[in-house]
Amino acid sequence: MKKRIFSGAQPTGQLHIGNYLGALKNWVALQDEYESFYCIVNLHAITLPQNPKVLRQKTLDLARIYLAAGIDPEKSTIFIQSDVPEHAELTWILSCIARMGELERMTQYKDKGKGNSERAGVGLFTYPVLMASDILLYQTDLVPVGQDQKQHLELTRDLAERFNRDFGETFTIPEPFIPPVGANILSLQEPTKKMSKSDENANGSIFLLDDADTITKKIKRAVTDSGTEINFDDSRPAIKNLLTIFQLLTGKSASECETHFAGKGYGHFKTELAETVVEFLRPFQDRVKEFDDAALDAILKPGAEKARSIASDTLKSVYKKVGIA
Ligand code: AQP
Repeated sequence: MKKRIFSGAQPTGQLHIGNYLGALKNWVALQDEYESFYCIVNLHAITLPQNPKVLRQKTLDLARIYLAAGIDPEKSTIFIQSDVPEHAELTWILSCIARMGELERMTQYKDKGKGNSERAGVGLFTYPVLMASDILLYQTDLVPVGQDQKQHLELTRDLAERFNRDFGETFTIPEPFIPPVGANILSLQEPTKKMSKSDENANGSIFLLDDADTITKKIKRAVTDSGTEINFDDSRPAIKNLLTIFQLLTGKSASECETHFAGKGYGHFKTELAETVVEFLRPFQDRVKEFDDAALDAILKPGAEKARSIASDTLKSVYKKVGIA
């Protein structure tokens, strides 16, 4: 029996190269070795206000992005979260064992709720419980995510262990898979914070669907550090971040990248990086256009059916354990 993977992305904003390098790239690489479930987490998206018409469109667009990135529906199950109602049902059960204190410690809630509990939505607060349900429903062994999701995954493990202790062995305890390089791609404009879909400054992110001109302009405008060397130096996060993107897209080792740019200036480096990103994204952007709505339907519908068959077994067992069924 293959071990199992679950992961997902929110259909909010536009996917950026950080989402790709921190998560999607690894989903593709792991799908041969693991039985993989890749979800479009639209229930997570509505924890912040969304335009309903745009949300539906973005949900389908994200499915196209998964496919164009190389997730193969013959190998992996791709589905929309809301097509499997067990995600919301398990969230209620787990909400009853989660503690206010542990959710209050979640940094994403603090960041996105802006420390204003009077105005922050309850959904934003309970977001990590929904994420725990997503993962635990599939008896997941491994969860490939970026660094920003590490804390939520620790909470998932705590909730699973608590449930197993109080009600008897029910959930597999999942392990995180956080890549050693690329788990925290930083904003091109503010290299102290992560590249983010919800960043108001679009120049901070390279979106997967940006055109060549836009990518080149964003990279040329990217802030740099003092000094001239192009190397992986923790005290120079801007250059390290750009070089990390170059490393992951070219498959070169860190020392090969440093040797490649030895003696070259920032101008040369940025030009080559921009060309690398544009060339990398070109075939990806062509593939995105290949999937019409009918093609998506033919993948997402059976995907949801397969996901549901596993999720409903887990939920039945949970209901029995807590005395509901
Ligand atoms: N900057 C990043 N570097 C590496 N990985 C990242 N991820 C997100 N940002 C980076 C990983 O991408 C996956 C999908 O993310 P998500 O859709 O769940 O959104 P998020 O984690 O909340 O991050 P975003 O993209 O910045 O969106 P917003 O602005 O809406 O919060 C996850 O595995 C994530 O770790």
